[in-house]
Amino acid sequence: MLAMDFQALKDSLPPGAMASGTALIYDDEMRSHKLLWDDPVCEIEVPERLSSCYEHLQRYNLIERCVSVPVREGTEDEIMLVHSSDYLEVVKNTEKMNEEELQKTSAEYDSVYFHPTTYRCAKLAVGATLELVDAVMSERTCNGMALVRPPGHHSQRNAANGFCIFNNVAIAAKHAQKKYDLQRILIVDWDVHHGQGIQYIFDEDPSVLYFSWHRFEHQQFWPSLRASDYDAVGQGKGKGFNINVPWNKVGMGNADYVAVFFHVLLPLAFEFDPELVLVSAGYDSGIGDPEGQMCATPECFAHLTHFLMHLAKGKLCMILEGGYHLRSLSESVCMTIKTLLGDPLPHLSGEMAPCLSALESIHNVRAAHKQYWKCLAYESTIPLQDLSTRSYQTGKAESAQTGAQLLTPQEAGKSRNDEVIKTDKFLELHMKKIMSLRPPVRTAVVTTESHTHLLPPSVQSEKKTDAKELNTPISGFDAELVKEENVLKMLTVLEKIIKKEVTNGLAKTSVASLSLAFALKHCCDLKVQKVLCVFVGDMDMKIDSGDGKVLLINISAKQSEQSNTKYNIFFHWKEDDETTTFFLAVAGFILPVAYSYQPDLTIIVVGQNQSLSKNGISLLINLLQGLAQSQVFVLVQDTELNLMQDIIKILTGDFTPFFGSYTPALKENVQMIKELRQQFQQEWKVLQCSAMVSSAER
Ligand code: X5A
Ligand code: ZN
Repeated sequence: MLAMDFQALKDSLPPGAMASGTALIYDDEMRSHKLLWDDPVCEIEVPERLSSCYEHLQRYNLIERCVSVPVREGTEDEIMLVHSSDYLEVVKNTEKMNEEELQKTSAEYDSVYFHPTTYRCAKLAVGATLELVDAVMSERTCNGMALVRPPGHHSQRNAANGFCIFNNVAIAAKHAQKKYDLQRILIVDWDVHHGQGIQYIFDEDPSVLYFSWHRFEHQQFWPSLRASDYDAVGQGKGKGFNINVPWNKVGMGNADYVAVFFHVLLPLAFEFDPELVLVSAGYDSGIGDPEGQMCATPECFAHLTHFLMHLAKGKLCMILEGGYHLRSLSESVCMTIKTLLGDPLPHLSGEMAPCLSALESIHNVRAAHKQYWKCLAYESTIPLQDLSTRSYQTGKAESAQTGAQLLTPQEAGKSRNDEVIKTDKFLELHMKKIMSLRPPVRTAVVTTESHTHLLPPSVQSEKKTDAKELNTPISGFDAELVKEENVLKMLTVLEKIIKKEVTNGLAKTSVASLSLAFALKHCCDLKVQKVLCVFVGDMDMKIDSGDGKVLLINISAKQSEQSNTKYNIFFHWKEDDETTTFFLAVAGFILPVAYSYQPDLTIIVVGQNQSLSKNGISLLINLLQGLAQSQVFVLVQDTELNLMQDIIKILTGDFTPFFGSYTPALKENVQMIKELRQQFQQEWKVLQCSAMVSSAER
């Protein structure tokens, strides 16, 4: 299959149609910018960064699934949305310079090199970024990624910095504000360095919320700025719209990253309610990177991407920044694009417990932002005086550095090379482990005959089923009930999900609790190890989950008589029409518990008297698709049929819920989330968002 022709797509889309598809912007020409002399600082920013990404995308057959958008040069006017004309002149002049002059100009900036093609490439990087934003804003595609060089987030109004010439993402934000009259743009900078360039440009601007996490080590790590710490929250009108999460230790991994998303970025982002999300997508925060020294594995970026896809009606633009371990970079880019395309997410590996230093950072950011965000209003006020870190010096990074200092340059080069190869080998194995085949069918549904014509064409509708076709005989239940046609069909769909013939499924039921009992029994027979079950509404049956094979979360408006246990959590949610409030519960409690548990299958039951809004249910199902390799089975009580069409659209990936402006949560709901978090954070460790409690217990 050929890459879809962009112009044809542009012409064929009827006005008002829902945007779909993922844009990919890449051009070989951006490989021509390269270092011409010896410079140990800059030598890692190589042309192969781009070609390696592209080759991996080819290997996973991802190129032809994307909409290919051609690059163009950014214009001088576009560049001057952010940069001064003086600085533009400086960069322009490098085009005709000889090597000596180039070297001299480069030396005027921190960690930068110029090449005769640098100006051309930097203009292409800007243009590529703007084309991506235009494709998404005009709804020709839903989301997309621009693979560009040179990167942008360090560059400033009057200066190149840290391999960056023009600030691609900042220019894109200004462009989108101007061209589409946007009031709120979120920039997520997951590069391992602080994008101080972006921070400076929008420091006083409340219409751009800038989030960055970065290796900091108490200001020891480059660019070593005081302004990179958690207390730099923005200035003037922009106070509260700059979020810095400093990493004071190296070795941060998957659990630390998702914990920051759950407890810092996502709640603030939902309250902000952006119209567009731009990601400064640097992959030097991934495993094996020589700059970052962090441990996040490629699939972590799939999960981070997935979380962001539920903001701004899915309008999500990824723009490449750093990333210097070629394989780690490329695998992570592939994970990002697969997720943008809607593929099932791989299981997030590793122990799901954030480290003490990460918790301290999370606590401090929340404390620093408490006064600016309603969702943090009930937080503790005091920043932790660096409980874990300042008292004893930073760990792994320094010892690694000291170790390297004892080596000759040749030896140091060799040991660095050994590290690269080690990560290469690790990733080869790791990717084999986490990548599984995409099931041929995404969604299977069980309904009554009269409903089948309402189903979207992509959905597989479960026809007749013979009890004999089921893998295991049904025992221990009322034989008459099991013979009921719909129960059999339901179990067939469930079995297809477990066998990975379909990714997800839905069945309507007349007795939700009983159907769930059948389903769980069948999971047990089929040796599914861990089932996460989220039951929304009143349960009229007890589920035994004592052995940890099932984790049940029951969200209900009724008060419960039984007390909570680790595997049986009653979540009393008072009717509260606002989805943004329920979002606090999802990001702050349900997802952290679910990610801590790491289920193999998720069952969501929409039962009688469920107290969530349509958007609330949508959000829940959407975000739970990040777990259990996206294997989700939904049971819907037949009295709640009005929801079914929407749930099916969520399962097929054709719908992202839309949230209006934020209304503050009922205090009792926030209080309840806090109490439950206190109660369970020792068992489900991703719930932790402060180092205060745990440090005493450690
Ligand atoms: C884009 C990026 C890093 C510069 C490091 C300089 N820049 N020591 O990752
Ligand atoms: Zn970086």
